[in-house]
Amino acid sequence: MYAQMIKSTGEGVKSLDEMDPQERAFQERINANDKIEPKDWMPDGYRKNLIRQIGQHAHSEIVGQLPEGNWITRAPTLERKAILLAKVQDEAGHGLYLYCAAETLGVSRDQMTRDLLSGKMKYSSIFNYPTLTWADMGAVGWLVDGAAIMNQVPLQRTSYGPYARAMVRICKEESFHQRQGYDIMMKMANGTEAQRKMAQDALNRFWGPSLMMFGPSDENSVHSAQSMAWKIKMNSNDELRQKFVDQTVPQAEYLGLTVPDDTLRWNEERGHYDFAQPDWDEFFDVLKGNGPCNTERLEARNKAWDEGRWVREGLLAHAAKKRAAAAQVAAE
Ligand code: FAQ
Repeated sequence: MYAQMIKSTGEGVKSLDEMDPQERAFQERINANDKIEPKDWMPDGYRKNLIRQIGQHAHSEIVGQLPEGNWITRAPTLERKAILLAKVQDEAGHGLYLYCAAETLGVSRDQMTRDLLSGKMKYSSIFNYPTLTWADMGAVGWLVDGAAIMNQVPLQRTSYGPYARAMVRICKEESFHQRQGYDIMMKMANGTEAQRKMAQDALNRFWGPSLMMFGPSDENSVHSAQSMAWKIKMNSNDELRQKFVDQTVPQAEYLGLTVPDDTLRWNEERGHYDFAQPDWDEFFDVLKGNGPCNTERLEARNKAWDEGRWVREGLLAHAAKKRAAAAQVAAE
């Protein structure tokens, strides 16, 4: 499989001299940090790659509601329940902004949804892990939203205008999500012995999968080189993973929790933490559909789609009626 990959070393990315005049003018706009807008000319590969990345991101927001939605009815207080409910609703909103951004590239939301439901399009691997205890709501907010922000703040400067603008609002909300997760962890880590153990267990289970959110190592990343040349991605997978570890380890220490990595050390020379890579075999297995919750997640989305058919049909029939009435008034 890896033999077919274009490595992120730059192999497969055309230099300005190899481009035809249209491609070259496009690349020069990107290099000058111009925003590309929907009606502008763009290479086919740029359009396809953006649809893939934005679509996968949108699907992640939607499927990402499931592990947390699981705890809304069991939140320990009314306040926690209201906060979690608002967070899960925010994720639906993020999905909508992103589907709209992808639609400006000429793909329909229906098509993207069909591709999610059939398993053709991916969503983030992290959402194929179960949320077993209330502390997992803390770990998801702290680590998963924390990793999402690390990845998404630079995407506010991405070259495609509608994507960059969607990311501005999303990042504001993700910051609140991360803080609420850390707040749950603080309560648990400073609570009873049973609560502290629960918090440590959540960190143990979510640490590796959170590191995987940034994608495979740079040398195994298929899209990084071209995506970075087009500023669809602003940093490499390994760069962002390192930034996440550097930011998160002191936060774990403040909680009095232990990051589940015996090799974790501050490296004075590099000015970064050295850390163990996550289990990449497990990552690729989850991508193939073999994670603990892949089947359950797709079943849940398919069920929601099937059971929502009457609502969609009702809304479409209403819109058609209104259009027909307006056309009749215009004709009179
Ligand atoms: N999971 O060549 P690369 C969130 C795939 S939002 C699944 O390195 P790329 C909010 C990749 O698609 C989380 N698949 O790929 C929230 C490609 O396969 P393909 C989502 C993955 O695109 C919080 C192949 O591996 N965020 O969490 C993953 O350059 C809480 C080769 O990889 C975004 O989508 C993965 N982790 O880099 C919601 C951000 N990693 O398509 C609810 C935007 C890689 O060729 C609750 N996306 N793959 O078949 C990105 O920045 C990039 O797409 C990466 C991957 C960094 C995810």
